[in-house]
Amino acid sequence: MAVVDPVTDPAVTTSPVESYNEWDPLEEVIVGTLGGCAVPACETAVAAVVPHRQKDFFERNAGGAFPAEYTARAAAELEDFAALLTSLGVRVVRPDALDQRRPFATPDWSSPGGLYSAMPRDVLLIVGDTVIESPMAWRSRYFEAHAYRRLLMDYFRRGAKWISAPRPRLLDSLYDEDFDDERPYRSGRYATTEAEPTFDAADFVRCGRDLFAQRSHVTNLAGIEWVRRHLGDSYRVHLVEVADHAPMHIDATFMPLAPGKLLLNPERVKTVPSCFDSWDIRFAPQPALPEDHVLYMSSAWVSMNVFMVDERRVVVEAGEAPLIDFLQDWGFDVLPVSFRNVIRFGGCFHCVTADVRRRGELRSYF
Ligand code: DAV
Repeated sequence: MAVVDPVTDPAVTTSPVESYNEWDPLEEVIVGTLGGCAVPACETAVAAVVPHRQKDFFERNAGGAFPAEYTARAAAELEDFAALLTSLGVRVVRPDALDQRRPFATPDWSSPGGLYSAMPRDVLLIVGDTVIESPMAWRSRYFEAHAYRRLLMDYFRRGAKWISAPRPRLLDSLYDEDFDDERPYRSGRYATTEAEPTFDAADFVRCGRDLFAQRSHVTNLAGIEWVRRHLGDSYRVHLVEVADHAPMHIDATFMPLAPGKLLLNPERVKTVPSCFDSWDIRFAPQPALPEDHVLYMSSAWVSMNVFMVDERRVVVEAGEAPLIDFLQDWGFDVLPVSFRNVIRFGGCFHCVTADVRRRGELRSYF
């Protein structure tokens, strides 16, 4: 049998990466890992989004470890989630658990350590057959994509397109220490300026030819414009106006679940783009998480951060009874998974995944 080298063979045109939306039948997915994770330094764009009561924790522990008991329980929950997806016939792959508790520097600044490879949604923007590595605004996340390079090289060899957005310098001029922590959407004072493009992939959601993005403390307008120009005429990138006091990642706010079904955060979304006029738009019930549950990096609204296996089946946090009832009433088949320890680290099922391949094609839903 002839040995084909996809890197050089022009006959190889198919890509193992192909995913256009949040709901086509899932075939392959990256699920994050907490191995090697570190507490990030409490720099400006971190302080802007972590719950106020956790700021001391970040200041005291930057570059160190999270409580071992929490990471161990969260790691077990991640394994259970991965095993569920595998049992449904999905190919699950994992990034490398790099040691993040090592200081690093660029010519301009230094960081006591990294963060984790738990949230592939933040770092990899997958659009069709292309993987885009995000230019993330947190200095602690500067090298986060390295944990995925083994996977990305494999996808590249087999035909995927792969690009990294311009590597940002993350100079002090990118940050606005006087950011507005009440209504940044009114004042326009976010933790990041427009000094250079930055974005986290999780500030985008995909509906075929249309992507929806929010300006957040880590994603600036230059970052959104970079994605728009890079994707070109085949795609439309819409800016969603969001009334969030600490915006970071659109996927606990604005969640297209299936064609014609849009789930919204009742506290944050004031106006919906008119292209959704013919969709069934519903507001999520209040999260069921107890007040005293320790969350380091998000609000309890990560309840909304659900993950579609296909148009009908949705993975939901097992303790979110009101949301489970609500989604069943809406016609979904709910797969409950316990994830209350994972969410301490800033994200739920949508955040800890990057859907590499879903069976479907590029189309317009509007
Ligand atoms: O509290 O809305 C959710 C997503 C974080 N990755 C929040 C953040």
